[in-house]
Amino acid sequence: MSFPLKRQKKTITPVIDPDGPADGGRLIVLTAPLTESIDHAGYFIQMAMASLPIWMEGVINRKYPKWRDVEYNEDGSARYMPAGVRLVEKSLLREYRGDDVVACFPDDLHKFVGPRTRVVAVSTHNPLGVTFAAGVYTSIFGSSKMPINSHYSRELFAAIKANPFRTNFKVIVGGSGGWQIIQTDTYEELSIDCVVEGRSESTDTLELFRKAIQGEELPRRVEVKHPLDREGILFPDTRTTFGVVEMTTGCGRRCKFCVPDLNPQIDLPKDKIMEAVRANVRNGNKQISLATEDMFIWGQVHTDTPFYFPNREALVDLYSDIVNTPGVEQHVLSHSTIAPAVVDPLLIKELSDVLLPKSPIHFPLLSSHPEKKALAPLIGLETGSVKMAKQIMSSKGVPFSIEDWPSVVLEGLRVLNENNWFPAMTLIVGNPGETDEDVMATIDLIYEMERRGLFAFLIPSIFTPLHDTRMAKEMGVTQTKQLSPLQWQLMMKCWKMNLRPGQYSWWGPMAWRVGSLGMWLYKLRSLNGPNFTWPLLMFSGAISEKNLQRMGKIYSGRPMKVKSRKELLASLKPKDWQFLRADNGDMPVGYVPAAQPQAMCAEVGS
Ligand code: B12
Ligand code: SF4
Repeated sequence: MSFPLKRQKKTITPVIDPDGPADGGRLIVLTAPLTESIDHAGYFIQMAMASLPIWMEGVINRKYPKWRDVEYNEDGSARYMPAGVRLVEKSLLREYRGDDVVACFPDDLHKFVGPRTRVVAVSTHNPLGVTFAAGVYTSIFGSSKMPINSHYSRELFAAIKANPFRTNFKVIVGGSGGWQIIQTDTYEELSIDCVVEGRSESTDTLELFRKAIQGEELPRRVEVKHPLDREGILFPDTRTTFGVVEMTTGCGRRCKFCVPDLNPQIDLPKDKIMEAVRANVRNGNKQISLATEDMFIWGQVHTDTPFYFPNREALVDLYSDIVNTPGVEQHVLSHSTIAPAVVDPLLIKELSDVLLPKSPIHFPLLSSHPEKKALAPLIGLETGSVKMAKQIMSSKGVPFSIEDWPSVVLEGLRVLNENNWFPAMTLIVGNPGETDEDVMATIDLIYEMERRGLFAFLIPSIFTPLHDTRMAKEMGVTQTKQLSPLQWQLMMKCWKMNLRPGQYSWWGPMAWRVGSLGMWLYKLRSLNGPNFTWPLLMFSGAISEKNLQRMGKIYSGRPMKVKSRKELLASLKPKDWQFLRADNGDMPVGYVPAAQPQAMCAEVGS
């Protein structure tokens, strides 16, 4: 099957007919920023565009000259859109006719917005770049703080604002980044009538569209309810960006800074997931990614076993069926937690056997796979300080005590690395109340990873109080100039570790070049303040770490006392032993195998 391709040249401005499209346009037009819709080159391109400032767009253009190539349906609508747009579309199609609703790329709005249009609905992931990890790199890298993705999001809103029929329709924005509009009060500037927080499946969302179509005034902000059970969640039956299909909602570990954890913990039915996978393939997608906060809870939500003891059989069965679906050539993991790797190393091994052949990620110097393939889920490390971890994420490592968090991270990473999983791990720098001692504990952990030859791609970001979370009102660091020498050391050490040769072929060395001494002399010195100087010298390699330590310019790190897996298992409450799998070994003394294995996959997801 082949689909029409068209290159969208940034320089070409479409000729807009002042009378609008010949058919009067669609009643409801859905869209999303181009940079959030592209289904090109894997996840990293979107993550890079969320973090790099617009003046560095040339780096992306050079690396991915075809990133603006998008695919179309026969009628000019978008062949793929982010999963959020697809679900808004699906939700609306419960009430409106197919030819009333369309999802299109931003450059094609003029083809669908006309005198008949009453709603333009935009889904956004991160429109203003004020979320964690995204804002921090743009401010480190230069004077223009606008990330590439924000630039394109703003372009989209400007196009909507300038549309000749703007007074006829309402602009409704939703998606995980909608809160950024609310917090920055950019309604007028971006010409937005209403921001919806919550899911499109809600009847309140449909009610809002009804009002908009009748031309009624809309409230600025609407909060709609999240479905409480599996049946309430819809699935895409068309193609989604990166083949994203939801696997779970919510998480259950209750980290205080987390937004998705506020949603109910639901694992979605396997048959619906598989239908959505097949729909993607039917529409030309070759890649699939199951969206989740923690892939390991799937199959273990509301069973007799606590969710943090993964259901090995169910997970292996689900992922096997996905990667073995005819037409699925690539599969990418999204998010997970690390404690399950300590709980059930054989699960990781079995998943590796299933998933590695279809992984598009290669780490030639790290992977022991014959084709050097690797898996790279996103995992939260956040802090190496037990004191800080207790404060902000006391259940992050369950079933293990948060006192053992550094050991859980190191042991988990060992198991993952042994099975060719090299996760991207996020760290939060500048948590409210973070002391030098806390930062030193995190640096200790990073040095320990290095000593043990463990690899994760470490992504430090500055604490951002996220809307609605239990830390929403807390203040952290607001400018990179406020970072202490230790906080800078932590950030630059993470990046230095990431650049160990060969891990990333393009953006690693690129980041190195940007962070080099020349840049520092040119602008970073004044931008980031004097505390940045020695850590940057460490990062650039101009002076060796040993010498900088000897000179007292950077912190040298303390050796850590780490628990082995056996010791970690022995520290579990005896009532939890029944959920351990003896075939992993390291069982606590006195462990008696359970008579029945855990819930089997046959009971899950149907
Ligand atoms: C897959 C994913 C990605 C993928 C692909 C994204 C894509 N374009 O498709 C990749 C890896 C590229 C990615 C990147 C990033 N992501 Co992301 N991502 C996710 C993940 C796991 C799933 C998103 C998804 O598709 N969910 C399924 C769909 C159906 O849900 P949804 O989009 O929320 O849509 C529902 C509602 O929001 C609503 N809705 C959506 N749109 C609209 C529109 C209207 C008008 C209405 C009424 C309703 C509505 O209805 C839908 C359901 O019916 C989420 C976590 C999660 N579970 O949501 C994180 C998440 C959204 N990402 C997050 C972050 C931080 C990022 C990055 C900034 C990370 C980084 N530093 O690089 C970048 C930003 C990328 C960018 N382009 O700017 C955060 C968002 C934080 C925030 N904005 O406040 C989340 C919540 C993860 C987390 N645990 O913190 N991400
Ligand atoms: S483990 Fe991750 S998804 Fe779960 S609550 Fe903590 S931060 Fe949120």
